Amino acid sequence: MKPRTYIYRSALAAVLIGGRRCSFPRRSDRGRGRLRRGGRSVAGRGLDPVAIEEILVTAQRRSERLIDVPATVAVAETAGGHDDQLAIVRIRQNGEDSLSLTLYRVDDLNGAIGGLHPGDAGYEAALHARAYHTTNGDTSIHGPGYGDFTQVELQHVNAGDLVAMQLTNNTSGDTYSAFAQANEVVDGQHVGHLWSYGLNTWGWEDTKGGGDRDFNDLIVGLDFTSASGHGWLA
Ligand SMILES: [Ca+2]
Ligand SMILES: [Ca+2]
Repeated sequence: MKPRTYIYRSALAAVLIGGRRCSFPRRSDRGRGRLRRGGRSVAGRGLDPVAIEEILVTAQRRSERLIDVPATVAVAETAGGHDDQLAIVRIRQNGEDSLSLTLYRVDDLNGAIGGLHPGDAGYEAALHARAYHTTNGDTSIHGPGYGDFTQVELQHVNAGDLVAMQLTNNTSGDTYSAFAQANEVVDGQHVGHLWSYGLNTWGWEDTKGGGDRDFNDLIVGLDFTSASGHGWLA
């Protein structure tokens, strides 16, 4: 079988491979940038072995509580530090429910908006007032459906913006925050629905109570630079 052609964004590619239960590269493989999948070595075209290792370490921590995972918020590191940029959102869905995603600007890494915190009364309304609009004018991005991919662009992203996310499961009618404290409580603990794979790539768990905890029901990659200039990389 011909090796898959990986998406040039190494982080997302590694995550997609990780979602298929790849093992991480052994140290001896690092220099060649190879991954092992299904017992065979796969050429990781364009993959950065160091980045892969970072993602692997993260994946190996999956059994740990989600609250230990940092970076529920993306920092918009735009090309040249320019304001009013387009950010590319790449989404791969691996959950069967109808899903949609809202991306919005927060004031700090805890998700505050004007003094309101995730889970507070009024936060939901504040979140929608801060939602980024896609180039189609939407503030909600529909998941592409099970197994499929979609890509959209967010407008008016400024350098240093702190970007957070909220997932809506349209099938069940539930909404999940990137910030666990706003989510449902099971056994006295708020349920984390978002897993950070590093490098501006996240995976959602789309089911109440935490589901099967594979955190790949909606995989989201944010890219703040590739739409810059002529957009040749987008
Ligand atoms: Ca799941
Ligand atoms: Ca899944």
